Amino acid sequence: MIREHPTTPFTDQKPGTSGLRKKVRVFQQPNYAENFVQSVFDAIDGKDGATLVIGGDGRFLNREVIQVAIRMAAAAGFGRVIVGQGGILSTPAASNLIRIRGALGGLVLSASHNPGGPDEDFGIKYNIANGGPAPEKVTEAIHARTTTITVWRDVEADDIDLDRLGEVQVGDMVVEIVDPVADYAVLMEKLFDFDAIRAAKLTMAFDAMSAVTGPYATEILENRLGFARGTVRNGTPLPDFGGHHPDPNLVHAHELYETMMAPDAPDFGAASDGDGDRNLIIGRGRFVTPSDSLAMLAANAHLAPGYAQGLKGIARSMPTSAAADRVAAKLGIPAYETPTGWKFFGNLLDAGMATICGEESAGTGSDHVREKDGLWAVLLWLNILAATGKSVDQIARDHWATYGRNYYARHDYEGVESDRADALMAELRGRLATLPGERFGDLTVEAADDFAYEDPTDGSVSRNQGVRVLFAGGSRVVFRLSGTGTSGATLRVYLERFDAERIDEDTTEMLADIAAAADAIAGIVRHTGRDQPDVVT
Ligand code: VG1
Ligand code: CO
Repeated sequence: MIREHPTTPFTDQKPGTSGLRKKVRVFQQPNYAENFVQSVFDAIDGKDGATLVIGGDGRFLNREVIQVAIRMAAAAGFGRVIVGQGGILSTPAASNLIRIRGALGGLVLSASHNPGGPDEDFGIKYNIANGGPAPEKVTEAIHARTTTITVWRDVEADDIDLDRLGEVQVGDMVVEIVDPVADYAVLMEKLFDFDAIRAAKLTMAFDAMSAVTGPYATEILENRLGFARGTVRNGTPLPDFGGHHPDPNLVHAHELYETMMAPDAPDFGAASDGDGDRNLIIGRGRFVTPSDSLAMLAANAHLAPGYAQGLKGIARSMPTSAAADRVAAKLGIPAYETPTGWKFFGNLLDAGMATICGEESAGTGSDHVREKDGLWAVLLWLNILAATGKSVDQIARDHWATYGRNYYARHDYEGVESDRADALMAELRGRLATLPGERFGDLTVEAADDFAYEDPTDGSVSRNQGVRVLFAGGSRVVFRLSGTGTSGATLRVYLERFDAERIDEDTTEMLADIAAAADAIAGIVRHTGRDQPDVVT
């Protein structure tokens, strides 16, 4: 029996860079999660008898929203819902399940790298049949629906046991609880040479940050690849991530960093984020920036069985450094530059135009799924280390000797008042026309624009994707506002400088003049009242 629940729209349900993210307390308002899920269902066709995948990163509210979504999916006409046991599915594992089970789509419940717990963040993202985040035309339709919704529907049914594997009936729909790790681990075994990794006898530390990758990393790294017990740290997903911020960067994963910089460091260190799609890579004594990691993985991917035929193309988000473009040029394959957010890679991957994609925000992935994939990047690195017998540091140095080095850093100013952040961006946009030719210290602006992207597969255009200021000689600074935060605004300032010869310099020093130019151009201190970024990655 389908029940109809009258409701009224919320005015703040516009999906951002990666789904709808809000404070848990916002999601706990009556009808809030229900309105959004119903808006998703109303915006998509083909639900009758179709399969839907549901899972999340285990954060606070995960199980409750899954139970609600199951009852609503039954009312919407789905024939089958596949849920990860315990409500757990990493974002890449959800993407894989959608693909291999021929699902219409999936609900991924996560706020990714944002903290969790009753006072922190929750999120809902819809992925389409290719396994990837819904493209803008779908998220726009969902958002439009949230503004007009008058009713949400569910079936009358008890909560199901999310921990018991197997099938149960909810209304006319089957709910199948599956092992969240099994299919994903099989996929990884197909792509990488597990025998070679085992034989290399590398040592490793992996920080799962009390988030979703714990069970995946334990199964794959410890059980299947034979890394020592204890290789996976913080391996149990907790609803509040143990009070930590599950963002794998040098600030939030500093314990791993310290381990890797110690004299007795293991060969390889890595971490992932809340929902398992990001990766942090640190070799013994050598941190690899995500932009460099993308380039190094692309340059060496052919060493892994899944990529032995070579790459069709490399795609990166605009703020990501151009290091990967140099690899593409050398390989004689196309390089694509897309707006921030994985949803823009989906069409390129579907069309077979790109094989490997990456973002400066610690996201790397390939055409094996349609999401970025933290453990995939870890395994590709391990496969490359095993195949070459080199250390991370050697691979990095060899890479820079061949291609030159793109010194890179991102400065984040968090919790800025939205009005002030908007004023900064508006003023900056107003200056674009007159910036070319202006000098800042030794830097001369060559070009400045507001990045727009025309998707080469369907011609759709996305505007206002970040302000780029390009200096003569190949350095640049990019400014944009985050689309994943839940309070105030976060200004991201991306600094990059290329040097073909000097490959062993200090990043902060190499970027100092660009950082100064960034402030002179955008008035960061004046607008935000901050003289230091909160996070440098
Ligand atoms: C950030 C990153 C972006 C990433 C997005 C989702 O977005 O910059 O590269 O795709 O998070 O990643 P923003 O709009 O805050 O800059 V995740 O791991 O949070 O799904
Ligand atoms: Co994530």
